[in-house]
Amino acid sequence: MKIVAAKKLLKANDQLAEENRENFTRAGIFGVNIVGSPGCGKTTLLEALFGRLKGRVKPAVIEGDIAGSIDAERIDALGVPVVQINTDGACHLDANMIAAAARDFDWEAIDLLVVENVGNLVCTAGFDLGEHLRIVVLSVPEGDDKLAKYPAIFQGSDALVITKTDLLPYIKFDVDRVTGDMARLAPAAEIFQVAALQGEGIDSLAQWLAGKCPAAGL
Ligand SMILES: Nc1nc2c(ncn2[C@@H]2O[C@H](COP(=O)(O)OP(=O)(O)O)[C@@H](O)[C@H]2O)c(=O)[nH]1
Ligand SMILES: [Mg+2]
Repeated sequence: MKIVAAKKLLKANDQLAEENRENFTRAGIFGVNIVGSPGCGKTTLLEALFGRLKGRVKPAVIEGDIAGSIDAERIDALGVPVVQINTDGACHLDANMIAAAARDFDWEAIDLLVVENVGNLVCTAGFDLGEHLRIVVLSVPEGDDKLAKYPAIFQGSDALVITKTDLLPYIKFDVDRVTGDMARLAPAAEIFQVAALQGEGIDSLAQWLAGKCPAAGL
């Protein structure tokens, strides 16, 4: 019987992730990994962001879901190249899946590769995909205690996007608690507040992202 330690598998993932990052960098592609709970508003955020970034970057998307192609269809409707990965039960994407899915794109035609990870605040934290930036999304209805309960995913992220701020009048959610917790867990991370359906707060997030993405030329 063969027993493989989880630590060893993670090390293999890290090596592959590093290769992905080097390949993307060499090709002038900026990689972003979007993580957050199911339904926190990741796809809606991408729809709003791509609207604002139109003409400034050439995006492509890898969608990670347990099943189906609902999100990929939403991205396809925007005219953005997209590949859907179905994990068949796995609660996160890994670097190997990204390497395989990314082969489907014309690398000459893209400069921003966004991965929408499987909705999960736990499993996604341990898997580097080879991205340059990780953005964690937290929606107002999830509650303001999530950073205290799931610190790892927030700790390793470069930005926190608080979504569905239009619901703040109806839900007990202390924005100061969340920003305070994030400042302790990831002092260098940027914090944005958006209501993506209404398009509020998207401009500053789009501006920040475009500034990070070398090909956007800002
Ligand atoms: N009120 C409100 N609802 C939102 C907002 N963003 C997304 N939603 C809704 O939240 C639900 C889940 O959104 P979706 O983008 O599919 O979440 P995902 O599973 O994280 O990709 C949908 O019903 C969206 O319409 C927002 O800014 N405000
Ligand atoms: Mg989605």
